[in-house]
Amino acid sequence: MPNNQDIASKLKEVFQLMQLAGENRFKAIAFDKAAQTIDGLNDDINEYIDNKTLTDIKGIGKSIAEDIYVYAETGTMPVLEAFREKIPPGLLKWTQISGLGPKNILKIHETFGITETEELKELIDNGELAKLPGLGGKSAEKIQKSIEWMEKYDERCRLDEATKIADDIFASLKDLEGVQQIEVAGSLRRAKETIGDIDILIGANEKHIPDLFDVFTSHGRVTEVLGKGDTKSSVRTVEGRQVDLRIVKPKNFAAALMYFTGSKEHNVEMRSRARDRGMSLNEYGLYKLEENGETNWNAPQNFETESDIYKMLDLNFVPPELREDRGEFEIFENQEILDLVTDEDIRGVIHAHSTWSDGKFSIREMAEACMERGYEYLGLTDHSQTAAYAGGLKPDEVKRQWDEIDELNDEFKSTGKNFVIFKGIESDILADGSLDYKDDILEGFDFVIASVHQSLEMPEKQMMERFRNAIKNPYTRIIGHPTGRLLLKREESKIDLNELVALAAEHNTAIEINANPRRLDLDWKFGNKAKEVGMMTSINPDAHTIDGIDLTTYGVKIARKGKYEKERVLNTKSAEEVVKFFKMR
Ligand code: DGT
Ligand code: CA
Ligand code: CA
Ligand code: ZN
Repeated sequence: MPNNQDIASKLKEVFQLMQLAGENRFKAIAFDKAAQTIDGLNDDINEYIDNKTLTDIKGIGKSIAEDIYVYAETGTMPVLEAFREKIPPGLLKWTQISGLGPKNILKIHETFGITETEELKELIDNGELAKLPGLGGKSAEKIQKSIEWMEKYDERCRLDEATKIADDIFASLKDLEGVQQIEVAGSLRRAKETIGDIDILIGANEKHIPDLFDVFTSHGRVTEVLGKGDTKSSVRTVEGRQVDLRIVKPKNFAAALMYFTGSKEHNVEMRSRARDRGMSLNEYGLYKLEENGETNWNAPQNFETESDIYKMLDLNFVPPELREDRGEFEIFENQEILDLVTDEDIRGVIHAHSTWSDGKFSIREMAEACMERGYEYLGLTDHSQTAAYAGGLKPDEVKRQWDEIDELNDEFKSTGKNFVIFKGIESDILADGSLDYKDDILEGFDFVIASVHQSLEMPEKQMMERFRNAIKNPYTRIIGHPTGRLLLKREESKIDLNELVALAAEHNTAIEINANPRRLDLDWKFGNKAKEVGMMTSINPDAHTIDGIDLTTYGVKIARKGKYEKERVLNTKSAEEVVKFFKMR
């Protein structure tokens, strides 16, 4: 039975192939629309398929519904197969190159008969591509740059992208016959901000292995099977990601999970701790060492869980996010307890935009969405006046927005809702480090998030001076996305982040962890410094839509990885305590 994502990805591929084939634009777009609709559908599409009611879904017409029925019944979608015959698979990849639209892709293919990226690169290098109208000079340069980026970052993807794929495949495996234990391992379990490949581990008896691998390799997202062995199989998904599935004996599961969770650096230290205690730790288990230092495979130590292994090496359980050999051993061998922040600890949303600037929903809609999710407050922060491109607020607009917020807060109070909206602003930090309004406006806000949005490429010294000024400004309560990085897309500004963290702590200012998975900025690696100086953070979704609120969970993962305890996360606190922090200027 196909699932929603499977069908969505097939329709998306039809869309891309149709574009390449020069098919009617509106016909192609209908497939794209249907794909997006189904990908975002909250119900199982099979209910609609069984009842033959697909056309009840807005955005799915009769003919696409028919394609889906056929696919559900036969496992192939004729329209897709027809276009796959017409268009070589290499060209599909080129659709990711910016500066190269479907028309030009087709023209290049028809003129030069090439289908591979390597061939395209040669064509640019030897100046042949430039002979085609519209593909010379600047265009060729842009295409070349884009290919470079694609190749550089092709190997990794964002945490949210990997999570989506892994959740989907995990769900298709977890209830299968024979699966005794199953976990996602690798960098995804450690919540790294970018992921190379996705690792999944199953504990099952040998007789079930072939069937489990069959289900895995025929998953709807899989486009290519890279390998299928006795204990490991690897596939590539439609998104271009590699997924490794390993199946081990149930009794080896805990040791294998620890091993394949990594990191390599963490594992190295664990093995050395085992040796110091006369044992050998490997992906199968923990064994006694012989006199000569060899592993005695006949002397396995008994344990059930990862926790047991840590205990046998005189450590408290190390949460997977912390396994990077960046100070976790010192903490957990002293049996220190870290009350790391969890999703459940988050009590409110700070840093969100509304239609007043570049958000997609009204203040009321954002507030109600927060309430539905059980949050107690919303720190609304539209853009400030200099950010004209993002609809930044002029002083008179600020005042009108305050009136609207006052009215909403009065209404919430009189209807007995335990909810409050804080009047905030995401103020640009101007080039000299000053904020974007005069003091008479600034003092009217409950709080200010200060962020850099322009001139991101200053020399480090100048940039630090700019941040120093911003942090010293008494109205600044939170620094937003400090480095301005866009993961796998844009480098970070040059800043001495250790100094910034210390400075923020000194001035009682928080630095946010921007939870948008494109940013995840402040980086978790500065968590050690933040812990040392007692810096406060706030896990901020930077929501521009209602769905954007739910990105908070990625920020929580990164905060855990940065060793932030609940008490150093502003939005785990009650509204009253948050106000107290805002007033601590
Ligand atoms: P990635 O995929 O680049 O995002 O990062 P990981 O950490 O998921 O790396 P991956 O997929 O190559 O391997 C998964 C885990 O398996 C890794 O974190 C530690 C363990 N592992 C793999 N190869 C080695 C190795 O050669 N030595 C050790 N000690 N551990 C390894
Ligand atoms: Ca991996
Ligand atoms: Ca791997
Ligand atoms: Zn911003």
